[in-house]
Amino acid sequence: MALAIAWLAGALYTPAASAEDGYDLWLRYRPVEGVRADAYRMRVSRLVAGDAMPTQAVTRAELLRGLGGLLGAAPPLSEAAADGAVVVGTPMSSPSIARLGLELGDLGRDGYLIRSVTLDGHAATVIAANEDIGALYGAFHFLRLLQTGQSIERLDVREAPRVKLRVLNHWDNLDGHVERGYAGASIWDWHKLPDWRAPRYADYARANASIGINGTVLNNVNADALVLTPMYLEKAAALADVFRPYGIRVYLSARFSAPIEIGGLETADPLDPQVQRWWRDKAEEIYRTIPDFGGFLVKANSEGQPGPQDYGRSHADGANLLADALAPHGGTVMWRAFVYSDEEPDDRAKQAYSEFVPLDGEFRDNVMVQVKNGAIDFQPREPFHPLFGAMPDTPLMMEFQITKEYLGFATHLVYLGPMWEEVLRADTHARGEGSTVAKVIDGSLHDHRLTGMAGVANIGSDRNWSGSHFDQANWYAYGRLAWDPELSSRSIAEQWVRMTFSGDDSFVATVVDMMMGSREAAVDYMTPLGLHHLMGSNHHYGPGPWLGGGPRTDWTSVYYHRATRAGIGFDRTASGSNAVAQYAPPVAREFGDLETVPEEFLLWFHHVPWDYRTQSGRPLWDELVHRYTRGVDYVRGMRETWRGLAGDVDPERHAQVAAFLAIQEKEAQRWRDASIAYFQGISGLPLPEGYAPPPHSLEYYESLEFPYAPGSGR
Ligand code: GCV
Repeated sequence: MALAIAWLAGALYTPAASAEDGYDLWLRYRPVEGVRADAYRMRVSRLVAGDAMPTQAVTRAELLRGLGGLLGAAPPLSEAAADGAVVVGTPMSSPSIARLGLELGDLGRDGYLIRSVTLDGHAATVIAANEDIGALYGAFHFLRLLQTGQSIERLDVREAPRVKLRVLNHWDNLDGHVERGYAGASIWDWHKLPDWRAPRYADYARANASIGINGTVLNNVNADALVLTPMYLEKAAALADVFRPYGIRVYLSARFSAPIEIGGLETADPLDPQVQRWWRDKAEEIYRTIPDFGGFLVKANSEGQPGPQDYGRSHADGANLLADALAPHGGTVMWRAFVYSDEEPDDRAKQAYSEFVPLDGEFRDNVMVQVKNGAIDFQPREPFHPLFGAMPDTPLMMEFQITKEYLGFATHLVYLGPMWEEVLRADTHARGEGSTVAKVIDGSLHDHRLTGMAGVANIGSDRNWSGSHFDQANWYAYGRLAWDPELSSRSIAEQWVRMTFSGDDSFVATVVDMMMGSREAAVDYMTPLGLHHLMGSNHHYGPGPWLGGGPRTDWTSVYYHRATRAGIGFDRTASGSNAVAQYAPPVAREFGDLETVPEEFLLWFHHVPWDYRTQSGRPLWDELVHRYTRGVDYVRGMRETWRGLAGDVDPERHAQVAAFLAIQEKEAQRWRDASIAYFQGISGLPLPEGYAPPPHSLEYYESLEFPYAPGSGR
């Protein structure tokens, strides 16, 4: 009987030999070879795992699939421990685990323990948790140990996430277009839902669960109220059904004016009793349809979206309206701090702080304010947002952008882990030294239990999910950092490379090094030394430092770089917009003083002359040219490196990465040349010796148009 089960499991879970098209992400489970494989087989001789509940069933299926792929055949299922048994479950679901009396108390709902134990006299491995979902996370961790070639001999792993809500934000419109999406159309086939549940939805959930993501906002923050109508709620419910076993809750972006648009009311004023009733009824309807609905994400009074300020009310009034409707059902409101009003502020970087800090403490307990990592908009480099640390009485969520709106779309190899790590490790000084952004986010700094991180998804209908093989690393890194904001981006990259490509140590070291420098290279060829917001208008593709005019200056490039014959940079010190004053005094002093400002933020905070002496000893103009050029050189280097790895990667993926790197080099070169041509026209300075002049005139670069660049807002 046991043999028959083993055979059946093996037959079912042996992966099909297929070309590597990236669909399997980091869950490829290709066979481990050599002595390592023998050692693993000794320790994984059978699997003791229940399937009475849906989460248990998917846990067991994943282990059979994963171990089957990694070890050549799935271990037989068994009821009892034996030498080499892997025993998975909770004290409730597994009598063996209950007998062990493990200390699971501090692991919470999502945590797990993986330990080598002696069970009924047998050497076994337990993956134990308080809840089934914790066991699923533990199973993925166990598989990851094998995927990354680690020993499973004497295991004692305890893990619990540091952040409670680890959420993807899809900027997917109901018509299938993804705002800032570079991986094809939306993966949600709204038209065929709820009846057709594409198999891809379960794979999406598996991938997310494997990195601990436990929530997904299905629709764009520029929301269509239709998503709250019964027809769409049925569709969202079908997705929620698919995701539920994987511990993923569905959330929706709510349009603030929905009571007018789909409710027939004349107002959406948050203090109007009819409006309040409408949202309460809507919440009840939603929870009848999706019992574990997560809550609402809201973009209000920003970029033309409706909001409470339309009625003279505050963001807190707006957030609390929805929070009160959701509270009886346990739902959460994620209220975005990415705001800019119709009136132009003196400095857009200051606006969120100015609007939100006075509201600290006024939000209901089930509201989180979701703050982008920087105060402008997902630029290649921004100092951390001054709101972090400045609202002690409000839980603040981090919003990272996984999709690379301002970082070269899908074709630029830019690993975002180092950028996120830089922000999370930044010290807000809100409660003295060591008050890092990570501690704001995980709630430890201000003692919040409701904590969260959001990542704007880079997932689409492309076969490889993210539009490029290397962009999968950004999805992966986001999930890992949401689980533990203090992980190192290098170690995350290392795991990812081993699982996604190959475990060969020298290959891994080469690729990880390449990835780790890739974000700095993008900063160099796009916006060095603290420059920002210089991309092409609307689509944000390619350079546009010359952009001026239009309806408001803070949508232009010239507003941000402020270059004149005399100098360049945005003065945000006391002599300028004084945005530095929004930071805690030690940070304000550091950023505000030319002697101490980190050079990477020089032109973010200061306006300096072109001959300002930089740390290298070069005058600013020369340093800019140097950095633009260095960025392009780095990309050229990545191409070389990748070419040298042709024998180590399957031909399909190797070829696509190589082709994309060629595109990146071309575009990086254009960024450099166009930027130099433009700024040279302003500075009037000659190029430093040894640096090639741009091959075209400024007029040429300005004349380039990209009318169908993907991902634009509509
Ligand atoms: C969803 C930027 C993007 C917009 C996006 C907005 C936001 O402005 O360009 O596409 O809208 O941020 O985060 O709300």
